[in-house]
Amino acid sequence: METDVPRDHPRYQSLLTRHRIEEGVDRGITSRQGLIAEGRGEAFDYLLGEQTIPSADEAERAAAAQLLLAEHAVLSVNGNVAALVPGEMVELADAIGADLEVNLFNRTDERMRAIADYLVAHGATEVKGLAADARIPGLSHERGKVDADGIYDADVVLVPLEDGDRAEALADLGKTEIVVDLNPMSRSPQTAAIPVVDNILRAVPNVTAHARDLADASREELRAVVDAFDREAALEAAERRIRTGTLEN
Ligand code: PTJ
Repeated sequence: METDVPRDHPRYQSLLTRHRIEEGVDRGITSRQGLIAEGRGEAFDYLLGEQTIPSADEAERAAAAQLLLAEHAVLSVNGNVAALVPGEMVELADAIGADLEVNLFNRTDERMRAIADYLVAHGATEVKGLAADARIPGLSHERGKVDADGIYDADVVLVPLEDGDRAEALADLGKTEIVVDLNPMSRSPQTAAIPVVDNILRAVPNVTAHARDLADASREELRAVVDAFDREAALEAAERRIRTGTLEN
């Protein structure tokens, strides 16, 4: 299906994204609500200029440093993330030694299994989330299910395209949260220690590239990268870009 889109089409990336999300729904990976989330994301991406703005690149470097510093990092995968960047998530998990855990807003056993299988087909050796033997306090039964040796145990969690409620509940559990979301005004990036305002398609490979670049850095150097990142300034820069089209500070 992806080959139907000519590479020189001016909206190649956007059309490719739509195809992947549609295919995700057909495969039983992505929820129908995921189609709506995709449309919302696209509108913000259009206003960001469909590019990784400098503040997002800084956030992606800080995210890489924070993931490398983690005792136990977990990358959370939902139906949109699985459809859009399955191989890239596996690569990032390998680059930083993190676990992958399927964690769904609209949880069904079928979708959990389909996503885990899809990640394995893209090179994952282990996918957490199916045990569901721990709970995130403050969320309803299905939405609060996590693995005791996965997200529940993690000190750093990457939660892309997350709903605000769950992002807040995870932060309340004391996790250092890295959020990827194209809307800087949404509650999840507002809650995150490191908000990455960028398309997941660009963000994940760029975090991996930064992690490879920082692979030999000392803990002090990694800490310095995290400390130098200013979350408020990054959120403001993204909002300014969206509202005014300018990139200057
Ligand atoms: O698979 P599930 O059941 O876990 O459900 C996943 C969705 C995404 C449907 C669920 O978490 C949801 O409803 O999320 P929201 O509240 O629509 O929030 C999704 C956020 O992701 C919005 O702020 C979008 O702007 C943003 N977004 C959408 N597509 C992208 C994106 N951010 C980064 N990259 C994208 N490609």
